[in-house]
Amino acid sequence: MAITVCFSVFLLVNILQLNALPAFEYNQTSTAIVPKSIGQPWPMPAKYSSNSDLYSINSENFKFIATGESCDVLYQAFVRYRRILFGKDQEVLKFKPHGKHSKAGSFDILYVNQLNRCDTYPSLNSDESYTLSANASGLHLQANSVWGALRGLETFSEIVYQLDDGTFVINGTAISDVPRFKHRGLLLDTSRHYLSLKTIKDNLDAMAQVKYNVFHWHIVDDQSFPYQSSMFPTMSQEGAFDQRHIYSQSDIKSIIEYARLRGIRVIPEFDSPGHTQSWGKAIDNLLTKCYSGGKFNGNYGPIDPSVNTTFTFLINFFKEIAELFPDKYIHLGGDEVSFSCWKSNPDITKFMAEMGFASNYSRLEEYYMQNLLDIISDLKKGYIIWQEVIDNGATVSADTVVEVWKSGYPAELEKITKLGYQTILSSCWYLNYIKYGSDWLPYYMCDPHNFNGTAKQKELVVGGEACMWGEYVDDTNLMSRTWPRASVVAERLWSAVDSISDTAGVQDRLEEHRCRMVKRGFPAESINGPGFCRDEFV
Ligand code: CP6
Repeated sequence: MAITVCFSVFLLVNILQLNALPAFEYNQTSTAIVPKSIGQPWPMPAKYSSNSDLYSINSENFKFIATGESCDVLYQAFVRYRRILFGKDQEVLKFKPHGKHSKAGSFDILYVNQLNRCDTYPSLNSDESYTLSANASGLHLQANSVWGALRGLETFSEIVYQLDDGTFVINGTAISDVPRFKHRGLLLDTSRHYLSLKTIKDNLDAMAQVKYNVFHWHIVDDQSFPYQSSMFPTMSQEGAFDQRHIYSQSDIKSIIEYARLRGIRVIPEFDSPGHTQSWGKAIDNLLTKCYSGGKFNGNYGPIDPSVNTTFTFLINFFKEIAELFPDKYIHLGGDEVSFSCWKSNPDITKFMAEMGFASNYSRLEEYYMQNLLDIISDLKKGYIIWQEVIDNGATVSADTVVEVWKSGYPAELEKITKLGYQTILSSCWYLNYIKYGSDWLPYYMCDPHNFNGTAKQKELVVGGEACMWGEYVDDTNLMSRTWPRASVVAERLWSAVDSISDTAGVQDRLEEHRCRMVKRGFPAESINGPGFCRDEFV
């Protein structure tokens, strides 16, 4: 008998009420949240049905067999998922299977039929769809691309579960899955605090668990420049916190490879012309000198667009970046540019007059961005920019992706898609904000299609990003503050609206998902109040 997952509005209301409790009134006597669901995937697949037929899985001899195309990405995933499925579980749960449950059958092979040859790197337009079934004819995963195969393997690893006697089982299942949005990103900031390679890689593993496919690496900013450039090594020598807290070219390559094996794109952000204090330490005349009382006051402002040397530097710098990072896109920032230093500088004033900008500093900003965008286009790369670039009136190339981060996002999404640009949303997913109590429901309810626009405009929304800005996070708390809160956003970006439009059961599934993260070794924090995970700390 097929049990299709369905939801009730009643439970949604319950969750909303739970969430609406002010923190200080947190009800200690409310029922503890213990996952009732088991073997349910997160994020919810586009189409998911399961029944009560139970098949046992022979963990001792379990094999993945590629019946179609294959490559290192697929084989390494087989190794990883074998360990995720059976390695840790057996260490944590020392049960002796005695097989007294009645089973509809027993399997020891997952057949993986990948139809097309592997691409080297995932991209914005990768096909991540797959189908997965468990029925009397066995366990079958089919995907067009290796990236879809990875997503299907992840789902498989979540719907297999252990009975109390330790037996691994899977219910009769039929899944047909495809992401709702093709850009599903997480931003980490390694300028405000350094993050170790281990933490970045752990984070990539957690991302793969919830099918994120973009690591937006906000690698440098005002506070530090940990990127070690080959062409401009003094930038990290002068601009990093110290010489141990840097990312060498080979460190970065190892991150890109780790991400690739998990179907995750690495998009670096080199934010300019603002947010560049650390760049200026090594590069003379790059930043604008700020004046007071008619003379240089010792402070620096945004990058100085009035001198040619600025653009010569940018050409050389971004050529290196374009070669190191294989993704088609580079994030160029362009947010929060303060005009006060530009206004104070007499050379800028002179340049403005020559250019006929009058005293419109947005035009100077636009001039800078336009030149930078042309440099990046010449390097055959696409770019992502923060919304201010468009808000200030720049015209950018048609395939630009604009990231909306400020409040009032529905109007902004409407405006940007009306202009014909692709867009990604992050406004409602600033995970750096924290509070006492459960805060995930607003993240879950935020929807990138929540604006007035035509079907064509909606199609220009390519996805969204959760952001974990680094002012108050470093290696000690990055993982627990990010997870499982970022998982909530991942489901919004992956799952079809009608498969999750009810939120009933969501809290239960999220709790099970959180426990699954903990079981895999991630320090994913509690987000539903009192409760416990079956396999925790025993
Ligand atoms: N750094 C940069 C930041 C932020 C942005 N850009 C930011 C702004 C507001 C909040 C969090 C982060 N720290 N370069 C905005 C895109 Cl709440």
